[in-house]
Amino acid sequence: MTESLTMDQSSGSAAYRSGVVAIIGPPNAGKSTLLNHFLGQKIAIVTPKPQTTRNRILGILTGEGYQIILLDTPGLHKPRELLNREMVRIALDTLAEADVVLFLADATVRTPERLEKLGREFAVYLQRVSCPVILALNKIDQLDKALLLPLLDRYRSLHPFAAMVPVSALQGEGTGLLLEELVRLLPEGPRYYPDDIPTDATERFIAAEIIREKVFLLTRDEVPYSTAVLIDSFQESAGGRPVVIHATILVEQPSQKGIIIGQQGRMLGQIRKKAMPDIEEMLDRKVTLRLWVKVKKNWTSNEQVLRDLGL
Ligand SMILES: Nc1nc2c(ncn2[C@@H]2O[C@H](COP(=O)(O)OP(=O)(O)OP(=O)(O)O)[C@@H](O)[C@H]2O)c(=O)[nH]1
Ligand SMILES: [Mg+2]
Repeated sequence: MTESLTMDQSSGSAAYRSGVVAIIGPPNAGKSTLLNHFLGQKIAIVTPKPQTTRNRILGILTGEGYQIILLDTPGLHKPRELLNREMVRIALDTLAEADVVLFLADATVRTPERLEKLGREFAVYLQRVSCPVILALNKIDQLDKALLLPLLDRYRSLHPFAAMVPVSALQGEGTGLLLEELVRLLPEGPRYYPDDIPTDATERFIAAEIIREKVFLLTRDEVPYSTAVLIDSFQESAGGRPVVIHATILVEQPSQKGIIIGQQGRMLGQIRKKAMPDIEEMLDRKVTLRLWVKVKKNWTSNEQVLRDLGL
């Protein structure tokens, strides 16, 4: 890596590198887990369900001689609703901004049919990408190591990757090497952001995401996918008093409202109980959280609602 670094004439030290790394890949590959791992804190929500992330989430990783602007994106999938089309558009739009594309794939997905399908998807998604693409093969903590080399060979035949790095975003294995590869491929450039800011996401946005994460974790079938969270008010008060947050959970059907509220309000109570400590940790303040549930028919196809959700 050091040979490729040039000298910055003003300081006489190695040139500063910076740029945008777009993390893209199929749903559930571990993109948000990797973002959080690199940042050393939880910015993006993570659940075992696919299509968790809906927005582009920007993380800033500043290190010795480099600054990486990491863009976590919604998983690439075949969209049906307007919501899903917007999610895929957001992911694909980041490709145009990227200096390096980090394609994250799940190493435990390895049947010939699914690899074949992934190969076809690479061809579609990466055809217009002119910057280097690194493949990170994630979840190797769950993979028999003997299977890794044949799998890497298979991936090598799918696309001319600039590098291929097996990692575990969950346990941190291989991520140091991945970071080195990313920095090596970044252009020379300035530090765009102060080095103590991890994200440009607002506290309101992250609070809404934390509530949505709990809905994803606590409900099933179509319910999480019919749910969105809007922050109605976010009031900070002086004197160490709690931040008062009012939020509405949108659903598409009255039956889903019943599920989110639960018998005697038990489900809503659970969502609130699980979301509150995470929001308090993020804000480093006590929080009073009040939740409402509202039916908004077909909000997943409603442009205005999608704009309100930052899509
Ligand atoms: N065993 C293992 N699990 C992982 C690893 N990385 C992520 N996961 C799990 O995979 C699931 C999906 O992780 P996410 O980070 O939400 O995946 P994503 O790619 O952001 O998913 P979408 O936002 O839905 O596109 C979660 O249950 C994670 O805990 C890993 O390295 N090893
Ligand atoms: Mg995600």
